[in-house]
Amino acid sequence: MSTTVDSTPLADGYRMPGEFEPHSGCWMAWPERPDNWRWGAKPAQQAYVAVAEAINVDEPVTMAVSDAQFEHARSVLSPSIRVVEMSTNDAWIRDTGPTFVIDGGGGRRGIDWHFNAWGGLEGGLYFPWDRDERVARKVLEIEGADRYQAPIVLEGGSIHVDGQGTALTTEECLLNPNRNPELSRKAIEQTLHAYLAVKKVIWLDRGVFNDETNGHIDNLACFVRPGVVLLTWTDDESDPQHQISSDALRRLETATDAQGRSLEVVRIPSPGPILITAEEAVGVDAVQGTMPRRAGDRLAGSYANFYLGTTRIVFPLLDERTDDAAAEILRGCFPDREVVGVPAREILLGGGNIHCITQQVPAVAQLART
Ligand code: KQY
Repeated sequence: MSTTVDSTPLADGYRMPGEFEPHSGCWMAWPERPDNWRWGAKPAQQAYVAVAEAINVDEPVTMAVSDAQFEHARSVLSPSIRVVEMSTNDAWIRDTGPTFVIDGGGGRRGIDWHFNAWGGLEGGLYFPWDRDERVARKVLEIEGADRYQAPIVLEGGSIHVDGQGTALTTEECLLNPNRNPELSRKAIEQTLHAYLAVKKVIWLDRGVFNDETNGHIDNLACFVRPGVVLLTWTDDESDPQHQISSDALRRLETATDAQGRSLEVVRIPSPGPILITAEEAVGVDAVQGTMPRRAGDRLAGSYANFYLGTTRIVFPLLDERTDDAAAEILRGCFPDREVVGVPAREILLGGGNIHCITQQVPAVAQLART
């Protein structure tokens, strides 16, 4: 059972932990809609299976699946992966699922943000989004975790935290008038303070070039650990990503975190540029009001969009020319974790990547027995 709590995580002594802190599980949601995923989502489903199996090695995975796809998903996923029936509009549980918060006494609750499909009727990616709006609440029911209903529109992919008081985000997304037009930067910072228990927000300008989420941070940069940030990078000055990443680097190098530390920035190469092929575009059902998939359009590929598991990093294989270099950098960042690549072009074709399709459930503090 999950009760809605009428206060805030900060007031109750809860905080959002960093993703590098231990997890007790991971949620995903099954891709299905043919106006986002080519060929009825069959290739994407194979990619989701590969991600789920790679994570399930050390963290129990739960897959949320519609009734129509339940038998199929159950038959292609390992028996140790829990499959639950849940209605969704699409398959991005980073953004539709709850953001879990923990306290120091073994408590775990979840934040249910409002969701408007990345911009509502002002550039959002589909309508309606009512099923996605209910996903966080349903996950919390199944997890038996109490729920905070946050007062703002926010997607989990638009924030990263270091678990020690610092949040990282982009102005392009959180200050976008298609999310919370009535709220100032200050008011958004106050909400992040109250819900994530962060004291400092580091604002980057824009996310990855052509990112259809209005610049989610999870495609551009993330915390490796407190004080260390991984940033998508390209040396190619003719690539629009260069200016975006250079500006982010400058902001990160001049920032201090909530503990007063300067940040070390590790650069990871951008794959590509990766473009949609004609063969890929033709497999997506064109539907008015949803994101078009056109041959030649650039995809927002990024190696920063990985799953930071308790003992493994599951990262997207996107470009043979850069995959090995990306793996090497991730090994350097996470020497105690196994770095595992999963072919992820099919996920990228849907508009995001491995971080966007996963939602970790943090482990709770183990209390010493007296
Ligand atoms: O980046 C994410 N967190 C989600 C990507 C959503 C793309 C929808 N087509």
